[in-house]
Amino acid sequence: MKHTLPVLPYSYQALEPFIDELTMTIHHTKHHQAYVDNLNAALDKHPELYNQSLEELMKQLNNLPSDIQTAVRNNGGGHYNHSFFWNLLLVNNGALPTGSLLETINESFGSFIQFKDAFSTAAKTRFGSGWAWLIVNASKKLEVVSTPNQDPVLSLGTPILGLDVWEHAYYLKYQNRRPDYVNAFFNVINWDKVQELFKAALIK
Ligand code: MN3
Repeated sequence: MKHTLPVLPYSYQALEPFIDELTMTIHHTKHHQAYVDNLNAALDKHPELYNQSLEELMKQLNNLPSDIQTAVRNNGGGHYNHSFFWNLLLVNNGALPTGSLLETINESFGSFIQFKDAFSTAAKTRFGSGWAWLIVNASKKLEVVSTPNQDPVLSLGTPILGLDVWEHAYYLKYQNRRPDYVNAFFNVINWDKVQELFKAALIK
C-alpha cells in the first residue's frame, strides 16, 4: 500500500492563535504531502517495501537498498514525524499534565518548569532544522533530546512529545522568533495524548 497523508483530527484554524490557520494549511497540505509523495516515489523503486509499516522502515534505515536510504530517511522521517506531531496538538489553555506523567516529569526533571526549560532549550538551540522531543529511553526514563532534519528519533527511544522547529512550522506567524513559537507550543499540547503514549511506552 502506498503511503497517504493522514487527515487531521481538527480543523486548520483549531490551534489559533498559537499556530495560525495558514501555517497549518501549508504545513499539512504542502510540506507533509511532499514527504508522502517523495517517500512513495522512492519506494516505487523497491515496491516490496510497501509491505512494511512506516515505523518498520524507520527502524531499519541502514538495511534499506542504498539507492533509496537517504530519500526514505528524509521523507519517511518527515512523514513519520509529522503524523506523530499532528496527533499531539489541542488547545489546552495552559493546562499542565496530570497523573503519573506529571509525577514522572517532576521526578525526572525536578519540576514541570524545569522540564519546560529543558525542552524549550532543546527546541531553541537545535541549529537549523529539526525537532525537539520528550522520549522514554531504553532505561524507561524520560529524556529530552533533539534531532536534525527529519532524522528518526526511534533509535534514541520512544517519543511521547515532539516539536517541529523547521522554519516552515512557524515563520509565517513568528518569523525569526523561534522562542515565541516554542513558548506558544505549550498552549497546544494534548497532555492526555502524551499520557497515553507514556503509558504505552513503559510497557513496550
Ligand atoms: Mn514540518
